[in-house]
Amino acid sequence: MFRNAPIFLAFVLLSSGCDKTPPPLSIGALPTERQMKWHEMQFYAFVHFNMNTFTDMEWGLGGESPELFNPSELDCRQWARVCKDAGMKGIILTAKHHDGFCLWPSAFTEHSVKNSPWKNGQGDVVRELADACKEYGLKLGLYLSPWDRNHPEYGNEKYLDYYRNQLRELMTNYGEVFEVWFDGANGGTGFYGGANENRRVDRKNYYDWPNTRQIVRVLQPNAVMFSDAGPDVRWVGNEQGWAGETNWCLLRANEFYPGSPNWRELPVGHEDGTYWVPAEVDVSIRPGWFYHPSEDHRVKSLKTLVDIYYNSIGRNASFLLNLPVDRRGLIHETDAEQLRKLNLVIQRDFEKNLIKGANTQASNVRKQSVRFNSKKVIDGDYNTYWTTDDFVTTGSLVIDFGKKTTFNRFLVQEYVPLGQRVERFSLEIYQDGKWQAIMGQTTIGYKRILRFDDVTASKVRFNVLQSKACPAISTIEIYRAPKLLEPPAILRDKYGTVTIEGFDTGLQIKYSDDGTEPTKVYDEPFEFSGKGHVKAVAIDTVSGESSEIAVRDFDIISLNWSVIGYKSDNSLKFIFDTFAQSVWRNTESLNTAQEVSIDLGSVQLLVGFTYLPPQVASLDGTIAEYSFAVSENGKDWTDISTGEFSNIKNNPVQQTVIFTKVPARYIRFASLREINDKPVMAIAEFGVLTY
Ligand code: FUL
Repeated sequence: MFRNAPIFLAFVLLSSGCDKTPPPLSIGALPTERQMKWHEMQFYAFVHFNMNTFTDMEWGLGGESPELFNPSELDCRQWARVCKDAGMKGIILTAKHHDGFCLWPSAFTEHSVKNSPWKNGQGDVVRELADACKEYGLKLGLYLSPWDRNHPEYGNEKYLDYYRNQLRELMTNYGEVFEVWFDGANGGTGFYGGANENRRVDRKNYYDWPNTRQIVRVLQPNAVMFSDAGPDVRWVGNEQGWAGETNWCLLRANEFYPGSPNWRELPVGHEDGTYWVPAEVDVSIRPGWFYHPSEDHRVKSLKTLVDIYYNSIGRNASFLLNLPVDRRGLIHETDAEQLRKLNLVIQRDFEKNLIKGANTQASNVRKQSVRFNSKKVIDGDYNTYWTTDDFVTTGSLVIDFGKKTTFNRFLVQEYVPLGQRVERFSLEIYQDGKWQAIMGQTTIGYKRILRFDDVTASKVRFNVLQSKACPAISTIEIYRAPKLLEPPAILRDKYGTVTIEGFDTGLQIKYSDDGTEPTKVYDEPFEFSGKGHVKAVAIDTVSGESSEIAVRDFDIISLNWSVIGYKSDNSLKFIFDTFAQSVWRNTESLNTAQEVSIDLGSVQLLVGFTYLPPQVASLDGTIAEYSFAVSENGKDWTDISTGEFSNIKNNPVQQTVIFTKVPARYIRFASLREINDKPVMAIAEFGVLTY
């Protein structure tokens, strides 16, 4: 057995083990062990399931009766199965959302599952999920909303004790927790034990975060804590599903707290940050975080989900995808199917690493050692890396395939336990006897994936152009991902003319305008001025492959509508011009009522309305609380609905309000409160839903 021992020993010596070349010194803030474990997870699920699921809300007010919580066939094992099959590594559950209802029988409140009809008050969703996660080899994470619109003492010291007691319960009774989610949305109007008032808190100091966090540190030393400020994982600053192309794991974390106003800095982080606080991209598979039956056909397209994957994991962040569990207590079939398809695409995109077997050569290897040579980027071991001599902060690594190779993905990882170093890098291919640039980028971090159109070359050169210290590159992978056909875009102008646009040339487009499968060949714009669905699909006639089917819901067109009561405001037309990017802002005197009245031209039977807030950089005028009234004659008005557009600041998607049918020719839409209490009202698009 030991006959070949000397040869084996020589091999080991050469290949690394006893190569005593010292590694470079680390630089700046470094990840902790628990953060490294978290980096490795990459893709995991959020589950928003709670009282809101049953009240069809995004933010419950806090006065909801526990009687309403009653899933008919709750099955956390189904959630775990769906997530596991999709390659996810854990699930984070909203144990308590802003409305204060607890999914576990907390000893500190009556506002929990114990007073619900579900399992006669004997159930515990957190327990069921913890068990299911264990069974399926997934990690468990918990979201405990700091804001509690139910609790009578919210805003004073007693609530803080309550919050901490709940945190202790969750951190003690459900086994190991990998992540604790501290939401930045807090303070505002609520039920508060019947007070029904507005309670603002000092977000920075009220929760005494240093001591509150300590509870998690002591009871769950391996758990990372999420918030705008970390301390372990930071919010990425948007709920649309993207991290900055430049993305530092570093943050001047002392400048932040949950709900701090400088969140626009979060997608990028700080190059000179003094703490390691990497970004997590949280995004929902549907427009809202909670389940709403009206969003059953608004599950994100495969193309969008794939883009989010590349814009999160591919940009040095993790991907936390929310699955709104429905009223049965199950992940809806459509969402599960979409997740399955996403996983298939990702598996296919990264199926064959073309770098395997290639030759690599680096411009500089630290002390010419074996331990840090260029082979380390292709050995499949994250813990080994290529690095250069100290003070050499640029360098190249040539990858020679030995034959012409076509590819369109480039994956690179820094060895971050030594700090995030690379500030700028580029990629070149050897073509026509010279090196030609295909991409230039900034940061790498834990993982960076570049996407580009197919290129064919026998050699690729990866250049570090600027780095804080000698680069430490752990992994390079190269792939050729199959083409993903994008569903076409369906657009309708205010005259009712529908145009369908494919994203690639040479594709055939088929459509339908009666809700059936799209089978009519599209060759020119057509008229569709009524209410209904238009569906469209792109087909590659050579391969026979089809895209997903795109669906757009339309209601009556706005051709005969007019805004009444305003003088000469040219931008009024933006309110219903069908362009999401154009915005009307009430620019008349600040004393003017923040409202708009519209004449629909004729009496319609209305069952709801839609409001799209500004989709542009300035969110000024976004409505947080609204009222809606109708009239048949323009004189006698009936109030139909008032309410809150919950979470519209973080997630500025189209809001839909449904009511019992009412005849109306005139409507009045008013802003009762702007997101930042500014005296301005803005509308990107407004629409009505007819019966
Ligand atoms: C936000 C919350 O207000 C939303 O309701 C949701 O929970 C999201 C993940 O975070 O801040």
